[in-house]
Amino acid sequence: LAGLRQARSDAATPLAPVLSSHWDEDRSWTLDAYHGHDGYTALRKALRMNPDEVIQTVKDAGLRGRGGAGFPTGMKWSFIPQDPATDGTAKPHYLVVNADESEPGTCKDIPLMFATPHALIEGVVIAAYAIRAGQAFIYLRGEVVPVLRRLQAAVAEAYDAGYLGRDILGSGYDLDIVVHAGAGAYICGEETALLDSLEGRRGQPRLRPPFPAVAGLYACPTVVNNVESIASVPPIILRGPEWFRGMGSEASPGFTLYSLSGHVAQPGQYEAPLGITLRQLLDLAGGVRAGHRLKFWTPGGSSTPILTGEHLDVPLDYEGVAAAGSMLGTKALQIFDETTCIVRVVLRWTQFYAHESCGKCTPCREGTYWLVQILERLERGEGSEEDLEKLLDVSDTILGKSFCALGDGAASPIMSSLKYFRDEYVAHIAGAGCPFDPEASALVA
Ligand code: L3W
Ligand code: SF4
Repeated sequence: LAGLRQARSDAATPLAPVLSSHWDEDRSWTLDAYHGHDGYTALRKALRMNPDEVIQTVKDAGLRGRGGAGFPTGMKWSFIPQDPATDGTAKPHYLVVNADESEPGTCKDIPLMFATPHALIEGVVIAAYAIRAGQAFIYLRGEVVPVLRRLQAAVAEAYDAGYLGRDILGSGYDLDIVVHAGAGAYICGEETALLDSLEGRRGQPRLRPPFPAVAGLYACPTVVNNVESIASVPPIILRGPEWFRGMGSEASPGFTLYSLSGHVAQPGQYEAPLGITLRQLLDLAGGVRAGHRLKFWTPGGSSTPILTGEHLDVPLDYEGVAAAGSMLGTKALQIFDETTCIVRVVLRWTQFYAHESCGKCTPCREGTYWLVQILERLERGEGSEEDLEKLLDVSDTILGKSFCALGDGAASPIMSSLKYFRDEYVAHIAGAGCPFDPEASALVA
């Protein structure tokens, strides 16, 4: 948990940490600690409600998915057929939590699960009850073994306390949770690849539609939600949709976790209402590292088009970032100062996408390979002006023409970096190499 930080209220920036408010407490991950802060009170309340009332409450709150796309959570839940016994399919319903956090720069779900696993488990029970599921899965990024152990221990505590299993809290509702560790493929964060992987197959995206809500795990109605989305549900149930709507904007209400990394004085997690700006977040994080200035940043991990110092006052909500030409995505703000070589960073990101491309579709499988070749040539100082057009051409062949969002994610940083820093690419060509000191930009090596 080194580097964990929470945005606290101050006069300039009124903030109210909800998800991260107890992360720094002694043994915050235990059931005892969670009980000390109204833990599982929201579940008791939800179980006294009709499942449809729970869905309506989340809809009224306007919670949007925190995994990158911002799809309305309550609406997604309402796509699930009402009752497995009477909806004509008699198929079981499933809840799957996407805990495969792997987007470069994104580091919010893993600390959340490590610090307060019961916040996720309570949300899982409420969400599963709402969609009438009797089985939930948490698909966790396999590399984070300490988080796996902590989640498994918390699930065992929840069973012992009667929050999981048969007849939960005497309500007649039954739910089991399986914590499943993935095998380290970025593509398994894509919801349908995750479902294939969970079923025991090689993780590759499926054609959508049908969306998982119609035919998901084992071809049954399935809700796939991000960790942070699910952990946001208990406070909404407990405090009500109006309280949630009191933060953020009309179209993007509530609080969220922003991950600040890179050339920033105090990297870490900052919880704030949606719509806060990078300028405000940098104030809380001590600014860009001493003696340096902002050059560019990502609003939502490396899959989202980069932004620059012109965009310091863009509201960090879904609409604000889209209006600036990018995407809020996972709210992973990677900060790069003036010592950073844009070509080197974009090459590094592209190598990542080429490595993680699942190979199912040609534009991404072939395109990411060729993008790496061209970027390496440019970085070595062996590129030409024609290579810049080739970069754009190959990116254009990937963007919107790939089978899943990984392809778009690979093309976005290239196209946006050429929009803002074409001169720097040209300098690599004209100077027959990188004009930056490799030691100074070592952070991105
Ligand atoms: C039923 C419909 N359901 C949409 C559901 C759909 C999904 C959700 C959002 O990608 C983005 C991507 C990454 N009936 C529906 C429907 N749904 N229409 O709504 O769907 P979609 O297609 O808008 O997005 P997505 O495929 O979920 C997510 C970006 O996030 N991203 C990724 C980060 C990576 C991680 C990670 O590391 N694990 O989160 C970062 O920016 O590029 O654009 O549930 O089923 N008609
Ligand atoms: Fe696989 Fe890339 Fe095609 Fe997605 S875009 S299906 S990751 S090859």
